[in-house]
Amino acid sequence: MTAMEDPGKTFRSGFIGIIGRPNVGKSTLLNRVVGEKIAITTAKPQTTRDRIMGIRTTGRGQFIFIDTPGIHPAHSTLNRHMVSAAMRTLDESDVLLFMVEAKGEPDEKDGKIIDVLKGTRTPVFLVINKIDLVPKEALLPRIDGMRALYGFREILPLCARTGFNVDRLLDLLWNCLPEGPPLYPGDMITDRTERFIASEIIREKITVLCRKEIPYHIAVTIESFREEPGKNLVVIQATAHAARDSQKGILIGRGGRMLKEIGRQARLGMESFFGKRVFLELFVRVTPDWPEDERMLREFGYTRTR
Ligand SMILES: Nc1nc2c(ncn2[C@@H]2O[C@H](COP(=O)(O)OP(=O)(O)OP(=O)(O)O)[C@@H](O)[C@H]2O)c(=O)[nH]1
Ligand SMILES: [Mg+2]
Repeated sequence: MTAMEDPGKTFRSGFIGIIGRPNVGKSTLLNRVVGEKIAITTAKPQTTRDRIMGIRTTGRGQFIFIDTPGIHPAHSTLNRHMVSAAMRTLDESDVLLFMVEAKGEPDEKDGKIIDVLKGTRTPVFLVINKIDLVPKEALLPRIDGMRALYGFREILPLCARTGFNVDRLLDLLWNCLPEGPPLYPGDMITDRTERFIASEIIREKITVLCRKEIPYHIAVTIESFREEPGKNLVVIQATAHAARDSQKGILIGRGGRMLKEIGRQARLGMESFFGKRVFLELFVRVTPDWPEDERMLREFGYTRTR
């Protein structure tokens, strides 16, 4: 019997926006609560470029998490779209999770986000992530430093990587969600398509394998995505778009070695996500200065209004 059928038990559903500076672990937490790797994560900042919904449905509620791009000083048109995707989430959530790392002290960049939080009426939890990287004694001063800046509804240290305290987070969140039936089917885990996830897996491998600035100038599109019936096989054709000729050369690498390795790792990632064999053909093209080009950004899916 589900909670919905049990009149003694309240069912709650609502939206939980995860916001914070780049690289604090927002997408890692999204994957952790959903139990599947739907959002890509890397050690480099500005990995996530658009909002991604991750849904966890249990007997007592539906937790609809919205992962967002890290909030940062945005210079390019792409970066402005990224930050605005994060900002839109503020007023569309029932609860906000403001995530910071356990290491460090509040600074001007945190102050700017807090100023934005002051303009919303949505309850905000402070989530202090990566507690595995600091000694226990460092946590209390970190909590006190942040508490002085804003009246957080809850303050919770956790470790998104191992899942430590994530159940506690879900308990606290449940208390803040509105009563009501599930808003999405119980078996739905994301609003994103398999095509989108395939393109993101390629971008993740590019981000991990290519040197410093390259990942920020690459977008990936899926040209075709075809399941071969009865063969447990998906055939995918994808294009990595570089903003300049020189970047194309780096992406391909000497004798095509870099592109081959990106393709190999992306294929393995996709096979593990889809639970099927994948045949991936990956092309590289130059789409000059696409991060500044509104039309190309639209084409690559970065300017949706949702
Ligand atoms: N040690 C440790 N590392 C973590 C933890 N959570 C996330 N990370 C790492 O931190 C890095 C950034 O994680 P992401 O989840 O991509 O961070 P993000 O906030 O989504 O970053 P952007 O999308 O760039 O805004 C990755 O290398 C993660 O593996 C944690 O609890 N402990
Ligand atoms: Mg992210």
